[in-house]
Amino acid sequence: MGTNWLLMSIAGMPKIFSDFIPDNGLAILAACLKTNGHYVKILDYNTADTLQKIFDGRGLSDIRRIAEKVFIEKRKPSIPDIFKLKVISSRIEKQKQVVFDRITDDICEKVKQNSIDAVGIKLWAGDGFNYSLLLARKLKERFPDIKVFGGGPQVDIFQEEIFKITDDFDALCFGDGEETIVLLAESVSGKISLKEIPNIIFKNNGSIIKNNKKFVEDMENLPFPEYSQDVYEGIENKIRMFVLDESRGCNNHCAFCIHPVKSGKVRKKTPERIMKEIEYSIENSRVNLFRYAGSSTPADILEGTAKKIIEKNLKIAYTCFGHFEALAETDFQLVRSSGCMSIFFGLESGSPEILSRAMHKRNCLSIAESVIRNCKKAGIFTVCSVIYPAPFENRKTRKETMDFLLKTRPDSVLVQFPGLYPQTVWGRNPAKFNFTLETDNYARDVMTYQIKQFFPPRYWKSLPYRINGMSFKEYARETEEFQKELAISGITTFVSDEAYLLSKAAGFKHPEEFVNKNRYFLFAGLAEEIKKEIETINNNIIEV
Ligand code: B12
Repeated sequence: MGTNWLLMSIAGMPKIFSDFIPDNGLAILAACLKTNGHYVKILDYNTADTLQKIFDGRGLSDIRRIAEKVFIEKRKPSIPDIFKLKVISSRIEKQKQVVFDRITDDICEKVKQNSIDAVGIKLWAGDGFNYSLLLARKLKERFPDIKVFGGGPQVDIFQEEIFKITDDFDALCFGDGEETIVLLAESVSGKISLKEIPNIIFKNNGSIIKNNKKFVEDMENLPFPEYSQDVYEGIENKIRMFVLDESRGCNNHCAFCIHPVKSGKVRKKTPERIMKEIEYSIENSRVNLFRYAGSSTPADILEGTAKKIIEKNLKIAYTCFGHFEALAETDFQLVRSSGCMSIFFGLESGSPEILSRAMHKRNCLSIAESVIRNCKKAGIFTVCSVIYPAPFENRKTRKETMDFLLKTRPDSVLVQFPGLYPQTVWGRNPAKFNFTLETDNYARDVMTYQIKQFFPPRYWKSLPYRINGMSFKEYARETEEFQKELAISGITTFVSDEAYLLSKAAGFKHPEEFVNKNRYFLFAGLAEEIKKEIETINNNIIEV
């Protein structure tokens, strides 16, 4: 007999518009459970409703005025504004707890009514993580007989460290979850023991046990993700855009990135299989917007699928990640004609020294330059990410990066300060990369770190590490200055690939306007406006 599951996700208070895209990770897990005879519902709380409940009548006129000033009029908040924001944000924090408690009650009610055997929680960074730990505790207190499992990005990054701050999960799943979740279901019905299940960490008599890692090798035969309304509750309120899991893994070993550990070497679906998934999504869910999930979509997949989309004359629009070397010979005109609207490239730096010494990145800047040129020429909105200030950064390397960006002029440049995660090359050798840890429990501090959503990074609690001797406040300011300089030179610094696609689907001429408008709605808690925007996108036929 099949077991009865709830899969749930809450990434915290909604922060960016793309939080409202359906979660393909949970949808594929649900499909695996279902095809193996189990029962499952997905509860996705990353919705405009959650936003609405959190802002419910909380003295909104002030925050609305400040949001208008910052995102619409593009003026700086004054000192009194900052004080007001502090008061408002602490009120919202309190209301957030009330809403999260209500969500817990809602889940407990569903567990009771549907005789649930197991709850799987997707764990994200930030306020969603802290809440998910509380939810697991509540579930264990109220239903000692059900099993509670965790998985997702936060487990990929922090792994067994999570068990140092919670005892409430029966197991945590890292890496690919498809085979694991089916075996977990078998363990729930007592057929096998946790010892026999790959990709999990569990506690046994107080010690933490980590089983072997196993990647899904045959992506081709994975079931289609389950987005039907009877499984994915409230899917009709999400953005009609699917994340398409076309490839996993990456053959590059960039020093800052978790992928070499998390997703291993490249595995991919064939263009034929990707096409079937696209056509199935169009027919069954009326979806024609997609984002490839792979961290570095291989050229043969990008071009091969593009040819088939054109042959079949499918009217879809999509975006993806790209790697400069891998796409050096790509026919971007073909890719654009198939509906590819935007590609996100990890440039990271325009300095050869930083690329090799700090990033262990094989980017050859002349190739990056020609790819950016060709991609833009084909009419693809070209996004580059930059990590600034990088380890070993100096005035010369800063200038090299700025000069490279001003010369190549990507359509958007997203600049971030370096994130230091355990398991990455940086995380394993921080001192070698000029990071100085300022805590004796680095993993715990970063794992539970909370951003201050209403403030720019320099107002956030300091992250517990220095870079090149700089404190958090100093490097956050450097990042901000770098962004400002790009903006003054006319380069946008806040439009991601999927935001671009959504802006077009919403009928905007200028993506910046779309992003700023939605930042304003999210900041001021204008959930009704967000709902209208989602509706517009869901009813629009995008011009490809
Ligand atoms: C596509 C994408 C999205 C999509 C879709 C969600 C998704 N699937 O993750 C959208 C646009 C919605 C999204 C949003 C966000 N994302 Co995102 N996203 C990605 C991206 C590019 C690919 C993810 C993907 O599709 N992977 C393939 C699927 C199949 O894997 P998966 O979803 O992780 O699920 C598998 C396993 O994790 C596991 N699993 C997952 N949950 C569970 C639960 C249980 C019980 C078990 C057993 C197993 C299990 O099984 C699944 C099947 O193998 C990654 C970067 C990358 N290349 O990995 C970032 C990434 C996952 N996102 C990230 C972030 C931060 C966000 C946001 C929080 C952004 C924000 N608001 O600031 C939001 C919030 C999410 C939300 N739902 O609201 C971070 C996560 C960091 C962290 N520790 O939390 C990542 C790693 C990017 C990064 N380096 O910063 N994202």
